[in-house]
Amino acid sequence: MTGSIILIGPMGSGKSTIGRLLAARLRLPYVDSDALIVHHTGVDIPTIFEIEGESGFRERERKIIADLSTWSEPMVLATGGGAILDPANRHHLRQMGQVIHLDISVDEQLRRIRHDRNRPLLQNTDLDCRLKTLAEQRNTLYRETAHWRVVGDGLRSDQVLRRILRHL
Ligand code: SKM
Repeated sequence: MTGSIILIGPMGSGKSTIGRLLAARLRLPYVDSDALIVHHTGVDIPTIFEIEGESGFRERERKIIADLSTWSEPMVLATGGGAILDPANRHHLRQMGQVIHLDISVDEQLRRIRHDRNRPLLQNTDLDCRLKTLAEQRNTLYRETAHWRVVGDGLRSDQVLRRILRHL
């Protein structure tokens, strides 16, 4: 373990917001794997999905996470919602430090991301049904990958942050 803190969880669980707050509090660099992919490609995530498909995006995500896992300095890393789908990512993330699952219910997710157009996996679908399917496919993987979890339903970011800090 390099002592990093890694946040995993579904879209809308607050990984980026909490990650930034946590990094500032712990005086660690904040890294966001989605943002790195956008930075490297120069286009947004929906465009990457359009041009390369989900598999192209996953390949980029796998490379970024493998690369981050070789850094010797600790960081706070916010991952993409589907990063845990790949076994190599799950292995690398656990090697890097403490993996925290930011868990939220589908209802809470719906409230938070209903109007977000920057999420290609949620476009043109029945959002409620799509989120339930993703949760069914992924919840076990989040739980198996994380060292521990925080349930964020009904909590503000500062409250989630306090729970994490108490646990570290
Ligand atoms: O990584 C991005 C991308 O839109 C895919 C994704 C997912 O599979 O849940 C979540 C986002 O963070």
